[in-house]
Formats: sequence, C-alpha cells, structure tokens
Amino acid sequence: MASNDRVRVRGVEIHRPIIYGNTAWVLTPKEREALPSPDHTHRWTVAVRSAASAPDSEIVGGADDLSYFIKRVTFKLHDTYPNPNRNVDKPPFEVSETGWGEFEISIRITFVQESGEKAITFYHHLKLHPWTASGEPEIPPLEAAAKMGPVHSWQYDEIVFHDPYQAFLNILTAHPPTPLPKTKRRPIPFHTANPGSLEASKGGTPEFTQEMEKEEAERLDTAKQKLAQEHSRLVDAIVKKEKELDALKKELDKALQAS
Ligand code: SLL
Repeated sequence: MASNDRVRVRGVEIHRPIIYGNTAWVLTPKEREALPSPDHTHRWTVAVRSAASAPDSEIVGGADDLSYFIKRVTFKLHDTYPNPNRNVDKPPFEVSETGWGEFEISIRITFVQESGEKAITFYHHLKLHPWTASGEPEIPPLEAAAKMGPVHSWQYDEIVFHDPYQAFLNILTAHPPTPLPKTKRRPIPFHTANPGSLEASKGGTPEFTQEMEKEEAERLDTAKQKLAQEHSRLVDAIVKKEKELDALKKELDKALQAS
C-alpha cells in the first residue's frame, strides 16, 4: 500500500446502496416428504445484495457484485438451526434454508481490509407468511399462501463511509453502483412503512426504484409536518391549562383570605 493510501480523505462522504431481506416459498407436499424434517413448510433465502436488479432477473436486487467492498457477511440464524452462525465470504452473500417459523436474523457485514472500517450489524425479521391488508387473517392456510406466490421482504439502505482512506476511496470510485430505474417497470417491494403499496407489490419479482426513494422522502416530510402540528396543538393546550390553573389558584387565595 502506498503511504498516502493510509491517509483519510477528510470531508468526503461516499455511500453504496444495498438491500437486505428475504424471499420465501411454500414447499410442495412432495418437497416436504423429501426433507429430513418434514415439519418444515417453507424454503427461504436471506441475502445482502446491491439495490439494483439485473434486467429480467428473477431475484430482487443483485445486479452488482459487492465483494469489492464487502469481505464477509455473517447471518446469525435461530438456535434451532445447526451451526446458526453462517459466514459467507464470497458472493452471492446469502443463505438458503428450509424451516417452519419466522425469527430475527442478525446480519453482520465485514468490509474489505483496505477500508479500515468496523463491521456493522443490523437485523432482519425473516418473513415467511404473505403480507396481508389489515383485517384479513394474519396467517393464511398453506395452500392459499402457495397460490399467492413467493413472499418478499426487503429493505433498502445505504452504507455511508465518512473520511474514507484514499485506497478504499479508489476502490469505491472504480465500482460505481448500477443506478436504480427511475420509475416502476415491475411490482415494487412491499414495506410496512408504506401499507398502501400492497397492491403495487403483487404479480412478480419486485424491484426498487428511484421513485420509491422520492415517495419515502415525501412520506417522511408529511409525517414531520403532522408531528409539528400535533406538537403546537399540545403546547397550546398546555398554555390554556396553565392559565386555568392560575385563575383557580387566585380564586382559592381569595376564598382563603375571606374565610
Ligand atoms: C417461532 N420464535 O416460534 C419462532 C422460532 C424457529 C424457526 C422460529 C426450524 C429449524 C430446524 C425453524 O424453522 N426454526 O428445524 O432446523 O415461530
């Protein structure tokens, strides 16, 4: 490594978009019979991928190979699984399993040595059962779920590097991420932060878009405005109550003096 490679480039912030989450499929009765544990009802894949999808791909995201900046992804599964700590040292950064239950998966990303970055850890709730509009039963019967197709649960995020080492910055800039499509050309991934997207998420392999990012920013803006309104409403109510309290105190003083 050249000596200036170990110098941090101050003031630079560079990010890489990723998605993490899972896709789950209901096992057919035949597939279940073939398993060592026939109580398993689903097959699933949990993964960390690039946000952009390859054209006409059946998988969510994954257009870019992320191994230029990711050295290892460790998926920590539920303790009911053998060797629950699964280290994946090369792409695709994913684990496929079968099972019967949903649980929290811890995902730890270790970056390439040149980065000098600490590993990051976050969580994904493994989703096996279809998303439902509120009011419908939580978990539909398996046969019904099978007809609805695979379940997708994916989160978009950006890994931000502050003041990167020169060597790492060179690596990053040599690998620009594939941009997301501007607008929707496929179903969009459903997310609980946007419950209205249930219909738009149906009918095939979903894909993230730039439009979704914009809409998310707008939802955050609207929520912020609503909070500010609610805050000032409550402040007004407090001021009013304090005035009432003052008036009552004065009345009480008068009554005490008169007695
Ligand atoms: C639940 N809290 O009760 C969760 C636990 C565990 C999931 C889910 C099978 C593992 C195996 C499996 O699906 N475990 O048999 O290897 O819903």
